[in-house]
Amino acid sequence: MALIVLGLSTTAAATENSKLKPTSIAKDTNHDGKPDRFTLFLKGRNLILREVDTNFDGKIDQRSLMEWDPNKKITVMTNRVEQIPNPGYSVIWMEEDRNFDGKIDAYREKGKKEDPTSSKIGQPMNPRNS
Ligand SMILES: [Ca+2]
Ligand SMILES: [Ca+2]
Repeated sequence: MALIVLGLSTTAAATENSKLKPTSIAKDTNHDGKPDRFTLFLKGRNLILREVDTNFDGKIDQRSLMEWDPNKKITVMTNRVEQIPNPGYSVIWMEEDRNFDGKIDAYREKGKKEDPTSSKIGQPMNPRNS
């Protein structure tokens, strides 16, 4: 996980590095000069770990493991319910710190509802920083 702190200080650096098949990308989505969305490529682009600082306080509060699904479909309502192809990432698991106290308070796995009894609940969101 040391890759997360590699300190891509500007989005320009991230863009530069992307030419070199990066194993991680940091993105500054609100343009305040600090990266707040990190993507770690675990198996090329097929499996990624996405970490997001959703409230821009410098701490990660949403982490998800996602895999590329070329057969992903979305359901659309026209005259009838239809499924249209929409390749994209599917979440394998996601943990979230929704009240920003540094602890995980929501966890769910692919194909399941949120599990409030998961052993992940209450664990530190950023164990490497504490
Ligand atoms: Ca945060
Ligand atoms: Ca929390």
